[in-house]
Amino acid sequence: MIEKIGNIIKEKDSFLIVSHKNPDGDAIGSSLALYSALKDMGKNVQVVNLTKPPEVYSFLEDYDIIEPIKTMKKTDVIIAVDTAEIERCGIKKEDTKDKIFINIDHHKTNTLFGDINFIDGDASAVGIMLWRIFKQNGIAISKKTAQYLYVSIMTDTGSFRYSSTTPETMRIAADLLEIGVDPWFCAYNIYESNTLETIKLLGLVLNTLQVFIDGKIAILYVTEDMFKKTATQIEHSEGFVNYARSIRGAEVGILLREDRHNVFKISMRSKGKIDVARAASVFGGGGHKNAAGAQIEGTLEEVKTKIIDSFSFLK
Ligand SMILES: [Mn+2]
Repeated sequence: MIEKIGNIIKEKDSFLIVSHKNPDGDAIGSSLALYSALKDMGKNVQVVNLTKPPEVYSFLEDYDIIEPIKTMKKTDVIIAVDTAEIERCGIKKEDTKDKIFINIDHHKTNTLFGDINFIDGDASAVGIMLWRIFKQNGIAISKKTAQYLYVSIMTDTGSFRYSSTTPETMRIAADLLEIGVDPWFCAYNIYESNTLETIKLLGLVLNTLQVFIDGKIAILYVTEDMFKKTATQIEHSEGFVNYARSIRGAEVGILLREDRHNVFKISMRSKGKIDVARAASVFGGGGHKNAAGAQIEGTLEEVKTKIIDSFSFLK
């Protein structure tokens, strides 16, 4: 599989790289790593996304090359990274006609929508899988490519804390540092550069904390009004769910984010015992065992009740 993908990369000239909407560090890092490595090989490469990447990643040199998906150009190969379902990246099956469609992902729930599907549900980030593709096919990894891979791996492992962190994760991270990646520069820009507005938003959100089922479920919410009051956007609530999970005794932390009137994006984070991907699938969502999401319609109280009910097996 890895060799097959390597051969396509070597033989073809033009590539379109895409990832899931509302891209996270893995989606952005792996898209840009692929972009950077392919550019170094002299290929024509375009990176597109359904949504504008969060501003927090603008310190990455190629941040601005990520274009809206509607600007999609002609290409020989389409590569989707970190995308569990084709609908999440905005590519339609008919867009892939007469092209090679490669799907590289680490979601166990991946629907195998590509012509070629390289899926490893145990990889801690797509960056790990790209590293294997580059290394095993003799594709050069520049300092810039290494930084993008590092961002992908650091963000998806919760800075090397989650149980998805393996000896291989650490070895690859070490190799990336050998190439010249500055770990503090990456961590500083992503985790230590919050705006004052973001911290004010966090204050409002922490005030909403409630626990249920003997403290095993901790729920926070953020409303449109809170975003308005603090002059922030959806992307600024990224990571807030971790405060709910961090409570002693909490098995699952949940953030309800009001995206439109009576439409909530639900983020769930588990400490490990409970599979939140399964919990999210009840509501038509998905993700990983420890981090998953879904969209639920209803009033805040209705949505909260639905979620608590779905965890009644914990009682
Ligand atoms: Mn990922």
